[in-house]
Amino acid sequence: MDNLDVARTLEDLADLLEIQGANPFRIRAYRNAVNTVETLSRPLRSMVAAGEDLTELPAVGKDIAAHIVELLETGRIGRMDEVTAQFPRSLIELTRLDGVGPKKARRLFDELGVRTVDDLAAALAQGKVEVLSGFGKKSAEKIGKAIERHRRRVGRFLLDEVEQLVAGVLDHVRGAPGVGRVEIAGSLRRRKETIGDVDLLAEYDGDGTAIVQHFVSYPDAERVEAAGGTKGNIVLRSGLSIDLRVIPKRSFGAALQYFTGSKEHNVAVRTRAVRDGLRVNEWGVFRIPEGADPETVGKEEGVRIAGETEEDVYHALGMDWMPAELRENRGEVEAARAHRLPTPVTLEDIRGDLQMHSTWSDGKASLEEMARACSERGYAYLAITDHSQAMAMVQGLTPERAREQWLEIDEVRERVPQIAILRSAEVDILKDGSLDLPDDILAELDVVVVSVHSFMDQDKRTMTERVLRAIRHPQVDILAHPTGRLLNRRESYELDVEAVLEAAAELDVALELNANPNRLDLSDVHVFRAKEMGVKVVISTDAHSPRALANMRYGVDQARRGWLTREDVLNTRSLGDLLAWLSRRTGGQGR
Ligand code: DGT
Ligand code: CA
Ligand code: CA
Ligand code: ZN
Repeated sequence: MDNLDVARTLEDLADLLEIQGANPFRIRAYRNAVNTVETLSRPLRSMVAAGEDLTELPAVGKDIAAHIVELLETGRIGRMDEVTAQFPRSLIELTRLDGVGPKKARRLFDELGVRTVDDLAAALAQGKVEVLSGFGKKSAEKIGKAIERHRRRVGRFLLDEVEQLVAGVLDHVRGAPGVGRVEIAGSLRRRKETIGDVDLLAEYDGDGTAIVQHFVSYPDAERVEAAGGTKGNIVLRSGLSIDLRVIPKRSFGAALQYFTGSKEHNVAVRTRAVRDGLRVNEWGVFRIPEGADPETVGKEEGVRIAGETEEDVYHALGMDWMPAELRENRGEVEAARAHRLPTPVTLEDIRGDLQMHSTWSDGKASLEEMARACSERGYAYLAITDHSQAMAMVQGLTPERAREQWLEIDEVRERVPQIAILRSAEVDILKDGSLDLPDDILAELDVVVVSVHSFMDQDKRTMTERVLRAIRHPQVDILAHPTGRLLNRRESYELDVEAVLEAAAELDVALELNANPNRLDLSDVHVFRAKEMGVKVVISTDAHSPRALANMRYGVDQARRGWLTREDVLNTRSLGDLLAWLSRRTGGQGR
């Protein structure tokens, strides 16, 4: 059981307590502890084994510490068993549906006996939900749609979760006797925003049984689905499924190419190869024997011309090697043949972060701590983008507090002179598309970031008009998290992204690619389109703590999937060039 399993269990407990109607402060305490556990760098298992006092961790009190110890030692939490005797754990899934929540889940259970998403779908179909007081026809429809979405996405994991879960498995496999290269393939290597399952390859010549046996002995495997001479599969407690294939050296590059995918990319590569009289599969690249039918020749028939490295495989097919992020059949096969692949932006190209929060709103660290953390990352600049006043529950900035913050920025600029701190704010786009701070404040900000946080259920026309009105405001520089989606949790609001991109290109307003792995908003497809239309993209973390600044790499990965180069990304520019762009409307006089 690793930290993520502990965090998930505590989170489930918090959700169940909320369904039960427990004291909100207690529930809050559990959620804070979940946060601590998720971001802990050391395994709790070894801390407990070493007899360390867990109450010394932030937000972990005596009760929760005891729960964690109990969980690690026995695999259960007594308190959890008490609650689940009353409310089935499957209700948690209901609370995660848009339009349900803990109170409604409780009522559906109490009044209709609904325990699972399937039960709920059945109750909806029988018209039982819409007649419950407090639900109604509209609410029932909304829940119906949420169920459809839920069914489409179940089983996919977020990139950051998968990375955490897979790190231990990789170490384990690398420790197998006699194993050579061990590589990640599949969607994880392509850095797709969500991952269905993990595909690992291990190089080994000869019978792979021992390697596979070692793999499936991974202590955190909940079950073993397959264990043969060339392939094994385990499923972790979290439900994440991991495939391992054992590959001989002569084929390793070909297998890496094949199992990296995407499937669509492979089809395009294979089609291209057949036209050249070549056959490419997970074993290598082969020249098809004269007169043979390419569809029926045996796996390793013909003359092998490549297979050991991925570079060789692409070169044998007359293509340049390409980063895995590009392999989605978006024209990369043709570009690789023509030696015209883009050079995707890298993390090292990033010079600053233009969205983050401090304790002035809902951030966890002070402005100075954020500035120092950005400086430690080697950045030349950062923008402090606390929320504006409409976000009252997180103390969004009023005009008065914005001015106060600027005084603090001036002080921190003196104490942390090695990095440029830009005055900014994440200004709410109000219901009608007007902005949540007055023009005189906006005029004094170095960079104006705007975004939608309310009335997300507007219809497409209304929402699109709202966003367009906002970005037409002459002070606006960046539209943040443009579609509002939360991966696995909330669909994007209804928005004509194409119309927004068109306007952004015309107005020279940049679109944010929010690097938070729960958002990754824009999607890779939208990023690709933004580039085609000449819209500038800013990759920002929206960090609420110094640690979250490290999420930049997820944003960069997504940008690479959208073919962005250094030139396409605004925050790869030097401070001088960025400032020049920011003053584009005032002719270089600054603000
Ligand atoms: P996922 O797991 O849904 O996040 O996505 P992938 O891309 O990792 O897909 P997966 O695990 O089914 O397969 C891994 C790779 O193996 C895939 O990207 C390409 C290759 N592959 C799997 N099945 C096929 C197939 O039927 N044809 C071809 N050409 N390639 C395949
Ligand atoms: Ca996969
Ligand atoms: Ca797979
Ligand atoms: Zn925001």
